[in-house]
Amino acid sequence: MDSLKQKFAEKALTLYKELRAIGKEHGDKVMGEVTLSQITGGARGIKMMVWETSQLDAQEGIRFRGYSIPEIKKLLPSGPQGEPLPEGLFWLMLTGEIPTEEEVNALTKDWQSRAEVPQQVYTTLDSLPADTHPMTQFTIGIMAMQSDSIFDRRYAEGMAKTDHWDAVYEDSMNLIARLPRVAAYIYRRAFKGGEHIAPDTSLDWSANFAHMLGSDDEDFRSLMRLYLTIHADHEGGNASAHTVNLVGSTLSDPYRSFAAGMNALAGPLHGLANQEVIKWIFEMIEELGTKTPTKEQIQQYVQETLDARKVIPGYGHAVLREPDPRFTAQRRFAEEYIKDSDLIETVWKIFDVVPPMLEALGKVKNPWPNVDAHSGALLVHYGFSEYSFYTVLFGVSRALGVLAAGIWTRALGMPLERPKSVTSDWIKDQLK
Ligand code: FAM
Repeated sequence: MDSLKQKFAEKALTLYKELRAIGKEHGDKVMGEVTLSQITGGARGIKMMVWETSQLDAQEGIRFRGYSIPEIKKLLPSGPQGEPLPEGLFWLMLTGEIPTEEEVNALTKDWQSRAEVPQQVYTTLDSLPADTHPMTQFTIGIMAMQSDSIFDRRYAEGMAKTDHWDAVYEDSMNLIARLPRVAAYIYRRAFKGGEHIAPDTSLDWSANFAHMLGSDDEDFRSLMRLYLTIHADHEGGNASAHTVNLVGSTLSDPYRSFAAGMNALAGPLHGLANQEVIKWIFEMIEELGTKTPTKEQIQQYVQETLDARKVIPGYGHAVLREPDPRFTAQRRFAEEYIKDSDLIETVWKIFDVVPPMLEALGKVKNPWPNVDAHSGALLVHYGFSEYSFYTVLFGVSRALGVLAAGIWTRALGMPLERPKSVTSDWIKDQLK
């Protein structure tokens, strides 16, 4: 058993026993209540699942196993320019421990050894029109690998419940290893005439992904390490994570549950917002006829968008009530690596203009930027302006968090998820 799996198995057994004992003694302890506005308002804030890998605080933002993004940047093994390696974040999310350089290097090599993508995936993708949305291709590419599921095979062979986590671990590691190749294949067939680039197994997971997309620029490799780290997890209640958890709770294998989660991520109110942001900025620049709009011009365009009853993409969040630390981390990257970019200057001017305008509406609970408000401008700077691909990048990163959490869910023996629905008549009866 590899050292990561060994370390995980020990911790999982301990927590499994702890939770069982806690459940036996305190199962009836009330942990919160449900209000009518939560039932009719998207279940905001209802506590209903265990998610070990990260927790989101409305003010502070995301913490991965208790570590903030600045702490992650400081503590995790990093690339040559100091950006964290996502392999280290996966290790941390799975074990709760900061890995050593050697442990991260071993994980990079393990993923390289698992990265071969079966030919049927490429054949399936090649059967789709090249202009099929990249997220649709991504989900189909993931499902085309499902016949390789170890969990599915071993379940059919009568695998014991206590081994479910082991099979889910193997599927998850294989899937994470393969995703960059599937994603890069989609990018190259959609935007570069199908000129594919072979993997470079001397590189880490992020740098090799950048290489297969078409860039060996050191700064872009650093951006990819940061990008794939900060998008990896955002606790369990967001739509993509919760979907993976729900589908996985039926003992649908990681390929099926992750593909389901990617369909949730493809919604414009969720992961597709990263493409919507840059599309909106490009349309604004086009309409205003300048690449350096003034704050007054931006204000006017924001007002036009709001008057058209549309949302300002990249702003607001269902949980956060302060600027997203993932936005701040990207802004710091831009300040450190990028000089004189009109587009990035525009992103920062939008940050000055939008919050007070959203606040003035009186209905927006969080007027601040989220992770998507900055990401596209960074990618455009390094020559990746095909924004319909951006959510695929988000999805490759999100695999780290939701699949790590999925291994924990199976190891803790979590049951089929089954919340209660009510009818409007039932609600009216409660109010009598
Ligand atoms: N621009 C305009 N109106 C907004 C807004 C925004 N950025 N954010 C919220 N509102 C509106 C919202 O549409 C609702 O209006 P109605 O009552 O007329 O329907 C009102 O403010 C109350 O909404 P809320 O409670 O503040 O926000 P929600 O929790 O319902 O929704 C978001 C949260 C993220 C869906 C919402 O802020 C939004 O649509 N933002 C723009 C899309 C976006 O950036 N999504 C990406 C989120 C990101 F974190 C991710 O998942 N990648």
